[in-house]
Amino acid sequence: MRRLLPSEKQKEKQKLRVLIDILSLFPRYFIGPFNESIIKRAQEKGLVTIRLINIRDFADNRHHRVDDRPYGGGPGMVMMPQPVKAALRDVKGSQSHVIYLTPQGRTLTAEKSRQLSRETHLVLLCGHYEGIDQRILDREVDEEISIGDYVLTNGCLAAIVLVDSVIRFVPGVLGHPLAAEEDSFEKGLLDCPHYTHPEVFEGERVPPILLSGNHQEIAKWRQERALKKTKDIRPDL
Ligand code: 4H6
Repeated sequence: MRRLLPSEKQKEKQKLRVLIDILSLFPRYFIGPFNESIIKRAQEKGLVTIRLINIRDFADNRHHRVDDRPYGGGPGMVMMPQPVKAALRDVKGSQSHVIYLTPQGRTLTAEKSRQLSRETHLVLLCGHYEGIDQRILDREVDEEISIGDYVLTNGCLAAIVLVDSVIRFVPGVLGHPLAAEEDSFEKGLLDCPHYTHPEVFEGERVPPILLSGNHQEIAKWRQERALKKTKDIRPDL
């Protein structure tokens, strides 16, 4: 095969595909969010492939049960290891990175999302009921991630949030190549306010500096406003 021209190499690099498998009990949860806007276009462009897998399909018992009562007693049910293991075995390959979405995980950050965008195969495991039997987690999961310090009824919404934030870092997904880097958090600051037409809305003017055409002054104003917002709302940043 002939060598690629530099411009073609660039294109090859751009076609860095990410395969995302999502294992849950509610695959239909994802249909809405993944079939709109940027995530939809990313799939159409072939930059990401998302597959939805129903863990229940892998239950080997007659009633396709996936949950059972917890050893030691207590409220709620626990996801049985067998169906989860079988579903994982079906999708896992040598390049797979398995993530369990759980309130007990390390909190998701922009930096983590960027790192995950460089993986070739992400497997997202969504917990239901009180969670999954610990023996599966110990053996099969590479990383536990939480999207924040609050509890959700199941892990599906957390998986949607993770997919969205990871996909933004996949080259070619956002229109402008540096858009993801220029966004809030990359500079450790919250975003500045934004304004569009009309110049006066219900008596309130757009800050005049934004109409001045002085790009240096505008950049300075935005920086100041971002800094003030960050100090007020998120001094921890
Ligand atoms: C694993 C273990 C993720 C998954 C327990 C998932 C919040 C996040 C879940 C549970 C999640 C997050 C089941 C415990 C419902 C509470 C699913 N909640 N839960 N912050 N829930 O990323 O009861």
